[in-house]
Amino acid sequence: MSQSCLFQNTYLFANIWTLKEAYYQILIPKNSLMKMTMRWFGADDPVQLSRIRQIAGVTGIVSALHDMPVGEVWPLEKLRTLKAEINNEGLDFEVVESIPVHEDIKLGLPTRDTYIDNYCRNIENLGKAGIRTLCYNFMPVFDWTRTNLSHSHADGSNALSFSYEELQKISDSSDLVESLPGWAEVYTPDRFKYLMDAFRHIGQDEMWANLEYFLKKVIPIAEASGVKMCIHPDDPPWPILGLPRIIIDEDALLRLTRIIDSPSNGVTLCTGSLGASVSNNLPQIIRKLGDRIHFVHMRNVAVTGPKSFHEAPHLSSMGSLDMFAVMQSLVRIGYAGPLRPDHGRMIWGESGRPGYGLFDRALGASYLQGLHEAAQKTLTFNS
Ligand code: DNO
Repeated sequence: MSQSCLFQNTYLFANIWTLKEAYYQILIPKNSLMKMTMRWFGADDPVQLSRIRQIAGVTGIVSALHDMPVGEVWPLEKLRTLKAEINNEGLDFEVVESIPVHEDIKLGLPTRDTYIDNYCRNIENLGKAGIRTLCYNFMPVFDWTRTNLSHSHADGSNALSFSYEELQKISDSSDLVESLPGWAEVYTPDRFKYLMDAFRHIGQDEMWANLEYFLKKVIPIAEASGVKMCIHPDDPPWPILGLPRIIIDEDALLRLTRIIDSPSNGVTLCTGSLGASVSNNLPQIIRKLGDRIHFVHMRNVAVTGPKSFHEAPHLSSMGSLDMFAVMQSLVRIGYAGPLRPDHGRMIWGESGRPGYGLFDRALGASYLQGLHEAAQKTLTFNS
């Protein structure tokens, strides 16, 4: 090869390399844009903010006014106080998870309008307090549901699990209510019975119609308030105990985003919820939802049979989900919002709120940041 030819080739290569770098600089968001967050349940949470801030890379908090009755307007002052408490620890209040949707809205009762008005006031208050992301769900009666809160793993740790068979054995579903903490509402036996009967007479179509009615009222307010709403998928993603569940797969998530084509009408990508159903292809769902993903819950799940699973450590090798493929897809779409490790196991003798101890979630946050760095650094034109 002549000297000039060698020079030309080197020159060409250098330019291609520079172009590629420029492509990364312009199109791929910087590491710092994805916000690593942790859920914190407020003053009653055994996990203190001062501990959370010591987890390397965690800069944001996901929280809520957990003592407010479902359906009421959250006082702006209380929201500001919570934010100040979080800021005083050097952390940002990134996401409100959740403002629960009153069951009357999900049932489409005449009383829903009052509750929707209250919901709108809450969204406005979030905007005033400078909190830009609101996670919510539209699951009837139950929020996330498990049949065992301390499923033993061989290594002596324990985690949450769900068994379809176990669920069938529960003849009185009020047992579930008593044994499962962590939901927004504590039902009296009468209220619980009323709700179970009412929802059993409602089909999927009616649930969709009621969700649409709700969204058409709240999304314009969210837009005006600078708040992005992001629905959490139903967990687990199939109907339970004769109750309709609609936010269960790719079609449902896309259908939701089409109800109102607004950036304020988005999705919480929860890998553990969607991933419990093996037909859900997470990288594909991420690609299709694109910039309508406003919040990410990342946890692994080990599917143990049809409609059965136990929660696993975050690592891909320990569950059914390819967590790296999920992270690669998020990086590829340029996801730049808040992300949190989700339920952890109880390890090292820790006890506390099921799924929400400090230790395993901290390990999860570190692992996820490793995946994120690797996904960014290995992103290629063809990947
Ligand atoms: C479970 C959580 C859910 C979630 C709500 C969002 O640990 O992911 O309870 O907070 O469904 O509205």
